Parts: sequence; C-alpha cells; structure tokens
Amino acid sequence: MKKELTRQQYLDLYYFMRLNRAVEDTMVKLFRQNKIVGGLYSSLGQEAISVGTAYALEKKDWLAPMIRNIGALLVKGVPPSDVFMQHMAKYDSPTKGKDGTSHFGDLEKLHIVSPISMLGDLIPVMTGVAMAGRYLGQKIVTMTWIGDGGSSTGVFHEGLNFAATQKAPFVLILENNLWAYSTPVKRQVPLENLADRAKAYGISSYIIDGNDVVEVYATAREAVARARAGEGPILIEAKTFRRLGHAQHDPAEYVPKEMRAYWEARDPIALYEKFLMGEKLLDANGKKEVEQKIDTLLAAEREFAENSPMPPAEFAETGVYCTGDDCHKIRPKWERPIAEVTPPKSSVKAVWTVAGFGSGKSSGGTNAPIHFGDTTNTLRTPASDGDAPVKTSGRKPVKKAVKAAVASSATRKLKR
Ligand SMILES: Cc1ncc(C[n+]2csc(CCOP(=O)(O)OP(=O)(O)O)c2C)c(N)n1
Ligand SMILES: [Mg+2]
Repeated sequence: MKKELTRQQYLDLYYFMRLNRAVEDTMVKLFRQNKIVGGLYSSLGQEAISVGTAYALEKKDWLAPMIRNIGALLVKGVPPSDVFMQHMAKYDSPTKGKDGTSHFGDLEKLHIVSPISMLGDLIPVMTGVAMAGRYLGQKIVTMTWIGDGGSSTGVFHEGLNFAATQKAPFVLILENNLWAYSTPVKRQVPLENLADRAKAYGISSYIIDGNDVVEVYATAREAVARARAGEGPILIEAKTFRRLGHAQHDPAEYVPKEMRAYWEARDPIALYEKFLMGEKLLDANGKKEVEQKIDTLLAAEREFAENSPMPPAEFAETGVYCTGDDCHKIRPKWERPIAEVTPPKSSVKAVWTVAGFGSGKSSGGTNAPIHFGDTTNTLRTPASDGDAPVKTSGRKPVKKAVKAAVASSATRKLKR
C-alpha cells in the first residue's frame, strides 16, 4: 500500500469497506429470518474492489453494478435502506418489489444503470452510455464489473472490441475471484492473467491485488483519468477470492482448505486497518467511532426497510408494458401508434385453437383461461387439426369437485 492519498480519502475508503461488510452482514441476518426474497450473494473479502474502483469515479460518471458490487452502490450514494428493501421486495424499494439483489438503477441522480442477470451484457451497454456522454459533450467515464466466469462470454469479447473500436471512455473491472459457481478459473481459461485478453483488442490493462484497497483505488483513479482523456477503454484485473459460496445456498465445499486459509489471512479490511494504524491514520478510538456510526445508521435503515409494506397484489400487472410517464421519464420513441403495437391489437389470431381454452372458470367463479379441462368441451391439437374432434373427459367443475372433496374428508373425520 502506497502513501499518496489525502487523510480523508484514506478514511473514506475504510468507512465504505466497513459499511459494505456491515450491510451484507445485516442481510445475512435478514436472510436467516426469511425476510429476503430470492438469492443473496456475498462480496465478503472483495469489498476493496467495489469500494476502491467506485471511489475513483466522479459524481457525473456512470456505473452499472454486478451482484457482488453493493459496495460500489454505497459509494455512489445509494442508501442502505434501498439495498435492504430491494432484497426484501418491499414496495418502497427502487423497483417497488418487482426485482431483487442489485438489479436496480437511478438514471436521474446517481447515474446507475440497472443490471440484468446476463453476464457480460453490461459491457456493450456501458460502452453505449460512454459514447452517448461523448456525443453530449459531458466528459463522463462509465464503469462496470465482470467476473472470471463472465469474462468467457461472447458478449464480453464483442463488447470490449466494440468499446475499443469506439475508443469509449469506459473502465472494465475484471474481478478474478478464482471461482465461477463451482468451476475454478483454471478449468475455464488457459491463461494465468485474464488481463491478457485486453491485448486482443489493443487496449491498456492493469493487474492488481484486489485485496489492497489503496492499490485498487490508485489504479482505478489512473484508469478513469486516462479514459476521460480520450485513451479509450481500460481493463483492470483485480486478483481476489470468493470467500463464500456462489450464494447463500452454496456451502462451497469444493474449495480447497488451503486456498481458503490463504485468502482468509488476507482479508482486505484487516489488511487495511493494519496499514492505517501503522500510518497513524486510525487508532482504536477512531475505529470505534466508525463502528458506532455504522451501527446507528444501519439500525435506522433496517428499521425503515422492515416497516416498508410489501407491494399490493394488483401492482403485479402494472409496468409490464411501458406506458410513458407512468413507467419512467424517458420516453420511448414510438414510430407507430402505441395501441397498434401493444395488446390487444398486437396479438395475432391463433393459427389453431384449443376448443374450450379460455372459457374455464376458477374455483372463485372468475375466468381462468388455462382451466380448459374444467368445462365439458372438445379438444383439437395441431396433430389432430382437421381430424375428428377428440372428446375430453369433461371433468366436474372445480367448485363442485372441491365441495365434494371437502364433504368426503369431513365424512372421513366423522367416521374416526
Ligand atoms: C450469460 C450468462 N450465463 C450464465 C449465467 C448464470 N450465472 C450466473 S452467475 C454465474 C457465475 C459467474 O461467475 P463469475 O463471472 O466468476 O462471477 P462470481 O460469481 O465469481 O462473482 C453464472 C454462470 C448468467 N447469469 N449469464
Ligand atoms: Mg468468479
């Protein structure tokens, strides 16, 4: 770790790494209380990468996180309550409960592009954002992250080639944490350094110790400055280790014990604390203050998140199709009348039909299109189309069937 930052920068990096870890520790508790909806991914031991790289960006710059980049979101200004609520599918969450993990963004204030699951797809997307900024004369830099596994996707290569050809002001952080699910990096890439892939696209790259936050930040800062100056995209490979399984469900028993022990002894927060104490930038009191500040903040943020309601059921049917202002402020440029390209007008008449389909009734008596077996009807399949109609068994309507079942179970109980 070199000495080249201001005291405030050193302390900010420490605060955000501790906050990143504390936010994720809180989510593990929420997960065990069954309050998290969906998967929970951990960046334990990788905090220096998310924090150090995002800290190198300016306010006007743009980023798009992957699942292990909660730290980058916190640095960019996302409140922890948003992260909690997003994972708990709460109505006040950025996606109002419609998506989970780090799958949310903020195009207006924080300049965060919402990720999707497809690994690598953010590379061409963030290249596009970088190019748009250039057209608009904004001098912005864009950043996203990719794993060792994700760096083997086609879109990683297509995207990086595209970014290089366009000389896009874009910085790509390759988090080589040695595992992609249960596949060790050596079994999927015949290279010692994944940064070598940059050579194929004629762009600059760095290889850094991802557990040394000062090195991460100093390198990212240089890369961001170079990209902003017009040098084109830059790839940074940060060597690290995924300390937990792919997600909460995975005990990662396939990881050799010695490998785990090696990396656990290189915890980025413990290493940094030692450095800060040695440089007299932090002492026991300072450490306590940071801990108390984070504890107080997270207690309030967690309470807010837990008190937020779940979305109302009817909300599920909204936002499926973009409806302009009701959906978001960025308007689609419709070349044809909206009514013409959205249902019901956009639906085409089926070339073959199943008689009775769509006319079934739910047990509540409402329309239940898929319960076509609930009505006495005839069935025609593509194979039998044109042949004589096939008679279905014509089961009892659900309501009657349920009544009969309830009656028979009551009789059984009485007999006992
Ligand atoms: C294109 C694509 N293929 C497969 C997946 C399924 N998938 C999700 S995470 C993951 C492993 C990713 O490993 P890596 O890129 O090393 O990231 P890490 O989990 O180690 O952070 C896979 C295969 C996906 N989301 N997208
Ligand atoms: Mg990996």
